[in-house]
Amino acid sequence: MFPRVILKGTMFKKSQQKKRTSPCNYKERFFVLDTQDLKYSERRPGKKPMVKGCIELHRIKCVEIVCSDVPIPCNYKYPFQVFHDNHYLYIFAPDNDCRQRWVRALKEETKSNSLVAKYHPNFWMDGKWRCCLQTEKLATGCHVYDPMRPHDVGQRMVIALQDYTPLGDDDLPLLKDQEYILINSSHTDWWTVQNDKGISLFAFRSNGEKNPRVKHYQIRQTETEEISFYLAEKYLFSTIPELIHYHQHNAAGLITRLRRPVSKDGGCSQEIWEVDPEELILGQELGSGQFGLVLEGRWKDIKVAVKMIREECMSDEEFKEEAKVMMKLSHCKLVQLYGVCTQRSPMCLVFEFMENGCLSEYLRARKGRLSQDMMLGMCLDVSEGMAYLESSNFIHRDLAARNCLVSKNNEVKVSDFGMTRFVLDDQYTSSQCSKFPVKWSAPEVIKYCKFSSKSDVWSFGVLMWEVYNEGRLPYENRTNAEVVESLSSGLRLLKPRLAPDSVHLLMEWCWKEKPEDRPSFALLLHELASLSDL
Ligand code: 4IP
Ligand code: ZN
Repeated sequence: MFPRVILKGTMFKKSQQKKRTSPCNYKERFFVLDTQDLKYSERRPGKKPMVKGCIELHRIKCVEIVCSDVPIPCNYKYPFQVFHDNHYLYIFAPDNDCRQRWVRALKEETKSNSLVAKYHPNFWMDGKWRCCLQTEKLATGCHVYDPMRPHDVGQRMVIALQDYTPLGDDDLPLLKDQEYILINSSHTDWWTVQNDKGISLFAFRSNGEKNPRVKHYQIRQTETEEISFYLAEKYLFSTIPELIHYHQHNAAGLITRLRRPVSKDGGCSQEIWEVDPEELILGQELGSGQFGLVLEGRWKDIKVAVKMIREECMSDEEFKEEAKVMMKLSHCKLVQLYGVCTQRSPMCLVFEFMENGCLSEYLRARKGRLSQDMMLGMCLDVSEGMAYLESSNFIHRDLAARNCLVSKNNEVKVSDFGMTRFVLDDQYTSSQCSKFPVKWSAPEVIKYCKFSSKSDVWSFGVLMWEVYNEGRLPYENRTNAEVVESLSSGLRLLKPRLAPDSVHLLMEWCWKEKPEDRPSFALLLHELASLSDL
């Protein structure tokens, strides 16, 4: 009897690290689930796929989504786990629907196996379970496993790691080990979650009141035989998602319909991205940038960097609009914009503070002392941040080592993305002028000002070159005009002495004449990650 195919598709997997010495890496694999096995293979252009692994379904003891807050180093961000034999296979799906399909199908096929009673909702990582901090990989799970649990409402559940007492009206109190529905996780510092009982509404105006306010509603259940849920008025629904869906379209007794989740990552209220000048304490000068002075500061008890914007330097009305977009960009490899203070003059921008300053200075200061791992790690960090910008369809336009910053833990983060659009000094903005970063720019940018993620990729190649030359300036002794000329005759920067061939090949790939011949950041990230596993 032939097995019947149930699902197939491309996803990423993390190596199962069956032996203590196994490397940790993420590989793109083509998965096939049939009525007997879960198989994954490597696709090779022009050749037959090569099977890399096969798990017989009867060996599977648990299949469940993974709830986690850690950044995921591959391009697919929706993890689930397959526990079989004594191994955990982590698979990353491209979106939530796809993940739900796989989890549901796998649960269905394994429901009569001998399953675990409890499982670990979070990852095993760095020698411990992130959910319960146990240090034995095969330790019993910390959460009840329900093989039938319908996760198919498109919801993602998260579990509180500790109690939390709200600081403000729009914070939700959390209880350790309690489950919450994840509503928005696009921000690395704060998430919007919902408990199973309540909904908090933030309304700008209601019944003629001018001031915005928060109102809490309880989701109640009817006491009839067939349980239904309702909010303020008795509009009954058989599930909570149906109730939410209905009230997204109808106020029906609430002060407003549910428009969008309230979160500090802004978008819905000026107050949310506007920094109150009273809360901002300015300190010593850190340096000066394109827009004016940069100062150290404190905001709500966190150390921040404050960019004071000189009026004649920035088109600030346009910037204010864009700041809302930029605040939503949030990734551990991007320097976070916390907010904008428009109520003081000059206007200032409040950013995450980065202890170790800009990457180009950092490299120069450590000349001769940088290991291969460190240099590759820096390129990997930047490619991660850029892969995120690329996936958000956001173009940096001025990627270079001087526009990356280094954190206290020596992580490199991308900064100043998109900012050149607001520079008023035309010495910066026209490719003919002295301050334009010609040496980092792709040919199509120099010729036609055609920016794209692929022109960012070109700049990234130059940034890798800077890293492997320990902060040297590219084309040191040449003028912009000479650089343009040598590029058009096909010449490129030379291989840095410290760069291995594999890294130099990536640089050259970034410097292909035609943008479409260059790799995407997703691909670069993948390539760099596989070099770092060697
Ligand atoms: C391999 O790393 C691959 O990631 C394997 O995945 C993985 O096997 C191996 O883990 C890991 O050592 P290299 O490619 O660098 O050799 P794949 O088989 O998909 O290529 P798993 O078991 O995860 O399939 P260990 O733990 O088997 O060594
Ligand atoms: Zn656990």
